[in-house]
Amino acid sequence: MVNKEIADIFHAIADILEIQGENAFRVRAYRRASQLLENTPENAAELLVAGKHLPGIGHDLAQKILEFSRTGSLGDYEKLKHAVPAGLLDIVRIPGVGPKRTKLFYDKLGIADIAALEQAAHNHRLRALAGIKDKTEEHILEGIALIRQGSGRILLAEADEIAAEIRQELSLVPGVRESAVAGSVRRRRETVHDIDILVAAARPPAVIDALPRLRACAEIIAQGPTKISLRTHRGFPVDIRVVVPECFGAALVYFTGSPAHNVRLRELAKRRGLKINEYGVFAEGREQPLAAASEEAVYQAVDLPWIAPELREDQGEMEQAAAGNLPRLITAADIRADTHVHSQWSDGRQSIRAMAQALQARGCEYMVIADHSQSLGIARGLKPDDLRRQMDEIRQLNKQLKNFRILCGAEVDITAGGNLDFEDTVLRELDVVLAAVHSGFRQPQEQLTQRIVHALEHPYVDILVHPTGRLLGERAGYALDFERILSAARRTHTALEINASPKRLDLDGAHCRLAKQAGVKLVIGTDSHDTAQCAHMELGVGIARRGGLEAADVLNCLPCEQFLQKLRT
Ligand code: DGT
Ligand code: CA
Repeated sequence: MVNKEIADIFHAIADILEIQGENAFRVRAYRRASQLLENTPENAAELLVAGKHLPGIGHDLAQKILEFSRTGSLGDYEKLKHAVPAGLLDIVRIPGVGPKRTKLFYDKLGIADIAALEQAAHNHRLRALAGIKDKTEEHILEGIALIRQGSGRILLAEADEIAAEIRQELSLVPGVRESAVAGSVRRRRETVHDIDILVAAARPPAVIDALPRLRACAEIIAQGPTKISLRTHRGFPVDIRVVVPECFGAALVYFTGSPAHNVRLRELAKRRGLKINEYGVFAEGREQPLAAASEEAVYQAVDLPWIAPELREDQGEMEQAAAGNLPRLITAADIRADTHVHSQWSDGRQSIRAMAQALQARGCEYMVIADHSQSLGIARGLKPDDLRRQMDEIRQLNKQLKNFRILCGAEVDITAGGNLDFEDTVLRELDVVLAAVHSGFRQPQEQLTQRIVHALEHPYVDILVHPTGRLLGERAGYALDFERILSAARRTHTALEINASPKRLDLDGAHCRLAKQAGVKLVIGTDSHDTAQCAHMELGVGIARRGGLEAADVLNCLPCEQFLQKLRT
């Protein structure tokens, strides 16, 4: 495993050096070493320590391998990583691009992330460059599409379903004490590569033997005494690991990751003369762990409070934890409303009443009905007269409902020119105006940004919904100058939405972090078109937690009156 980690790092270093236009010999040395490490089964660092010579790995690279094995990171790489925009390392992996073209696109066109490259290929701006033909642009677009779906990522909502089903069945397997979801699913990433489940049992091999009979299991990929990798009927990979209860906490920390967070934990342990792995935290030369059974104990052994899985991405959580400054992350229980609900009046499948009842049953105190506006024919958008009749219905319902309030809203289309799809006289009658882009995604960044900023400046707009327009696995977010969106949102006191629909999850955690820093408030809306979809709120809360948000950052944690008051300021 250590070999693979170093191999990845050497590969990334080669990419960065090549993008920087470094000496080809150096680049090649890193690539060769990376390959070699991939194919070396023994621990390369141990071989070096034992005085063995690894062919193709000179003194310099050998030192780096030793450094990584000693410290869990590589100083040169940490420096290099910041020498180029992070997005270039995504671009370099697109089939048909590679380091030379990544450099070309960046140098000549300032393209620094996949979305910008996609936009440029669409607008045929690449073919003006030397060596880029019309066909190359097409291939790059195909490569981007491939990266998006072909990497076989699973939507978090789908992963949750599979994990819940498997854990339910696991609870019935004799000998199983408990189970937990680990990996990226537990960190609530929007898409995941596979599903990791950790099981505690006194005799792991006995439990492993029962797992091929799980209903979800269509095929066994690999099986060992404590681990099984299987594929579900839909082809999703699942890793199940079984450990003894005494080291469940240490294993849970380890298999929750992220790898970057684990590296930091190991460094911290090392500085205290401790060793940390999936079996526990150990003092030098001791076999009994100082901590292993619970996650809390493991973190405590390195003088940290427990860190929520959503934060474990090495995005500052280690420093915050050490300083006692971890955010008090928002939880699902803090949510008092769903701010984005559709009904049969437009493209929803149920009545307003049914949606209200479903949300009230989930503990909400109010909701915003946000059916589509007139120009969105495809979603049966409402004409102003329809909207007024809908408001009448809502007023009637509000008289009947106890302890629940329906707010009159609309998801108003932002036209290609940045105007709103209802007259001010109509907008004025609504409690909440949500604005959204539904067309013209391919406009250049400047135009799209300006269009949205213009909408934000409209005095009646309260919330910008699904701000980047991405559809996971289908469409990247539009080219936006997000900083300008943030400063306009702040200036105009407009909230930004975390759209909790499984395919959107838009904004994402990183955006939320930026919004909070910029002093912009958020709301979480499910965009439900059906009562069943109201459950997606939890996905949105996960995103908010990844962004380090607290209840105070999210307006629908407020009681209804205060929520409305905030929107009016
Ligand atoms: P993904 O790609 O969506 O499945 O993301 P993760 O984080 O679930 O990654 P996965 O499934 O490969 O491994 C789960 C966790 O286990 C990971 O977050 C940290 C730990 N882990 C497992 N194998 C490795 C490894 O080879 N290197 C590192 N650094 N960590 C590992
Ligand atoms: Ca995983």
